[in-house]
Amino acid sequence: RAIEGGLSQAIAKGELSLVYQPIVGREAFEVVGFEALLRWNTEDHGPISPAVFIPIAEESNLIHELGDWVLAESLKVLAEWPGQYVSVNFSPRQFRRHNFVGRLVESVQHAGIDPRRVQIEITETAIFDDADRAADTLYKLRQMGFRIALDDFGTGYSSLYNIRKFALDCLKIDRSFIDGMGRERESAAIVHSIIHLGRALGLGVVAEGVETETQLQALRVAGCSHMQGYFFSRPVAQERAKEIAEARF
Ligand code: G
Ligand code: G
Ligand code: MN
Ligand code: NA
Repeated sequence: RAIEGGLSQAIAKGELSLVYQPIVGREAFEVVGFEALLRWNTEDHGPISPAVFIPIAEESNLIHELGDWVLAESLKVLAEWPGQYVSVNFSPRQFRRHNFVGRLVESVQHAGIDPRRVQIEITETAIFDDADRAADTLYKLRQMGFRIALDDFGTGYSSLYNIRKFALDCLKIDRSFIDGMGRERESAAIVHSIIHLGRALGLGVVAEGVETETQLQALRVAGCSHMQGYFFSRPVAQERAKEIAEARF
């Protein structure tokens, strides 16, 4: 298909880039990390969203080429930040790749990076269909010092039984719940439940897609530890991320 063909050449043609969105603490809005988000600007059709091309790449080993590029690029920018971590998205196929842990360790060692400054974002889908193997992978990653975030939390096939067995650092509340919080009792109830669950299990909780002051205040009152969203900053280019990291907001 056209997208697949274009993607396989995107790296060589320099069409890929990363943008970075700050993740801030609830008290002083200090920037604790940045999520790296992939962008593809094609010569022929302009920008194409990762929501479109990641699922296509995920159908083949192309996802590994993209993922390797994303990781290498993410590790490079860490040198410019005073101490923040970079949070990198991994799709299910990447997570299940042969020797996933070994490759990650090799990448950080090669880049001279402390694994504690690297957060692995995975979705529930990646870990819930082979829970035992996933638990083992997460345990090893944690042992090596990597941070682990469960992304889009609340939208997948979570089982609390499994959550208990997984070595995690934080839950990221899917932005659909933050969006619905002010309108529907159900969304607000789910947001509160996730925050309580996170606290009870000793995990950080990141609210995604925070766009308004009202949402921010409600999340603060509820005890959410971290936030991310357009209210604080859109995903920005590397140079701007450096300024934000240094100013610490
Ligand atoms: O940045 P944006 O909201 O357009 O991202 C759309 C989707 O693409 C999100 O689900 C996000 O997690 C995913 N995504 C963005 N960058 C990457 C990446 O580098 N790797 C993977 N696997 N997914 C990504
Ligand atoms: O699936 P994942 O959580 O990785 O997706 C992150 C996506 O959410 C990115 O594409 C990013 O551009 C988008 N995003 C980040 N903050 C906001 C926000 O405040 N509002 C909306 N609508 N999208 C956001
Ligand atoms: Mn994410
Ligand atoms: Na998410």
